[in-house]
Order: sequence, then structure tokens, then C-alpha cells
Amino acid sequence: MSTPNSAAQIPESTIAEVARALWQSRHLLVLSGAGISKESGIPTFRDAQEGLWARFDPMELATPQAFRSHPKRVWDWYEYRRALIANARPNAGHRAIAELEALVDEVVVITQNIDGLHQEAGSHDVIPIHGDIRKNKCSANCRGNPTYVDVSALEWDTDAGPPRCPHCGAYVRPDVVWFGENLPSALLDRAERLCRTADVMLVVGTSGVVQPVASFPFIAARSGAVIVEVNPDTTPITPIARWHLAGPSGELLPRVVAAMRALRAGDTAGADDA
Ligand code: BJW
Repeated sequence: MSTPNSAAQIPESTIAEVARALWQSRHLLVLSGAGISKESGIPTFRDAQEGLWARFDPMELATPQAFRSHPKRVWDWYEYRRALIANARPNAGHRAIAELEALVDEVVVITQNIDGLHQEAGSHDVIPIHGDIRKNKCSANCRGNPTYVDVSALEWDTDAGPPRCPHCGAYVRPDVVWFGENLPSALLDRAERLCRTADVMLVVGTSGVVQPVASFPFIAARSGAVIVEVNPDTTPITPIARWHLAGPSGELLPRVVAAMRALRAGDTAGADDA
């Protein structure tokens, strides 16, 4: 396992080895976290918050208890993050992952991010396992789980807190998974199945501490997958990674994809020669 200090120090030979592993993969699973969106200007979950929100710990805002005790505070925090995300665009890392679809038979992206940037970059099979900040639901899920609510059709006093569900009057909340809540079972089942069948798992920009997703690389490795990690820091996943590419995903993933394209060009030239 190689862990140089910066992206620039990672030799082209290592990039080529990773590219070959991905190129030879038939079932490539990408697992992403907040780090991949950092170069799009979205702070990671554990980065210090800025401005008005600097005095709050995100770990304490992203809970059902916080929403029950301080619904307006939690709703306003999500409104602030929605505005950040609305102005963000996919970066070179998201685009490189989308490009993998042209190079590998099957690519599925499991993302813990709620920002929709993989989909916007062009990835077709994305599992947003912690939800989607662009959607809202009734906090009582009064008409089944989830009961989506279109807040653009509602009028409410924003100084008083979140809007109310038009069916039952409960508060509306973002359609995301908070600490202590179960992940959507259909998505979780599919994700775990994919972990068991992947031959390569590319783990990008996650601290690897939030369960149950933090276990996915271990499930995949136990089932025989090669783990490739892209993260400037080491994480609990690093010891099981065959390669740890230490640096920003927006710099490293385009290098890997360029090396894969070179392999494809070589393959095509070889076929032409034959
Ligand atoms: C870069 C970079 C660049 C920077 N390029 N990389 C077993 C043991 C112990 C506890 C539990 C357990 N099972 C469940 C729990 C409880 C809990 C949990 O895991 N707690 C831990 C903190 C210990 N889990 C849950 O409650 C989950 N529910 C559940 O399991 O239900 C059943 C159950 C409940 C209770 C007990 C037992 C069972 C639900 C988890 C929901 C997480 N939700 C959030 C909020 C989503 C909505 C929102 O965004 O507001 O999801 S929390 C937050 O963490 C968010 C993220 O998706 C998630 C993961 O964070 P991520 O993506 O890894 O980001 P960061 O910021 O941590 O890391 C960024 C990384 O990027 C860093 O490593 C950087 O180095 C790197 N980086 N620049 C590449 N340019």
C-alpha cells in the first residue's frame, strides 16, 4: 500500500497500476463521501462550519432530537446548505467517476452525499444512501414512508420555523438520514449486495466512521474486492486498501481515468494490428 504526502508525489506508475485494476474490473463499485464535493465548494461534514453556523456542531444538528427541540434551527441550517449546493457544480472528480461508465462494464456509485452532484456530472446509477437535500418529506410520514412534500407549493411564515405538512400539519423536514435513523432499506439491501459482488471498490472522500456505510469496504474486501482509496488523509479503511492515493480526488481521479483511456487506446491499436 502506498501513501505519499501529496497528489503531485504520486508517481505515474502508481496511477497506471490503479488504472489497470479499474480497467480490468467488471463490477466496479464507487463509494463516495463529502470529500469528493469539497472541490465544488461544499464543506465536508467534519470541516469547521462557517459564518452563522460556526458555533454549531453538525453532528448535533443532524439528529431527530435536534429537529424536535429546535425545528427552526435545523430547518434553517438545511436551507443554508441548500443554497450552497444550488450554487455548486460537479468538479473534475465527479466528472471522472461519470466517465468510468465508458470504460468499465458496470459502475454503480453509492454516495453518502445529499448534494446530487454525481447525478449532475452524468453518473447514471447512483445510490444516495443518506438521502437527497433537494427533497422534503412529512416528519410524521403520514401517508407512508416517505411522504414527500413539495414546499415550493406552500406558503408559510419562515420566521416561525419549517413549513407544515399539508395533509397532517406535522413539520416538513429534509429527506435525509439523520443519526439514529435507519437507512432506506431497499437502498441498503442493494448496496450490501453490490459490496459482495464488486471486484473493485473505489472509496473516495469519506472519513469511514459513520455506520453502516463505514462497513461497506470491509464487506467488499471480505468478498474478494480490491479496495482503492482516494483521500488526502488516512482513515480506518486505509489498512485494507491495496492503494491509498493521498490527495484531492479532483486531481487524482482525472489522472486515473486518463491512464485508463490510454489503456483502451492501446487495446484498440492492438486489435487493429491483429
Ligand atoms: C477529501 C478531500 C478531497 C477532504 N478529496 N477527499 C455501530 C457502531 C457505532 C455507532 C453506530 C453503529 N451503527 C450505527 C451507529 C450510529 C451512527 C454512527 O455511525 N455513528 C458514528 C458517528 C459512530 N449511525 C447511524 O445512526 C446511522 N443509522 C443507523 O445505523 O441506524 C441503525 C442504528 C442506529 C443506532 C444504533 C445502531 C443502529 C445513520 C447515519 C446517518 C448519517 N447522516 C449524515 C447526515 C446526512 C444529512 C446531512 O448531510 O445533513 O450523513 S452524518 C454525516 O456523516 C453525513 C455524511 O454522509 C456522513 C459521512 O461523512 P463523510 O462523507 O465520510 O464526510 P466526512 O466529513 O466525515 O469526511 C470527509 C473526508 O473527505 C475526510 O476523510 C477528508 O480527509 C476527505 N477529503 N478533502 C478527497 N479534496
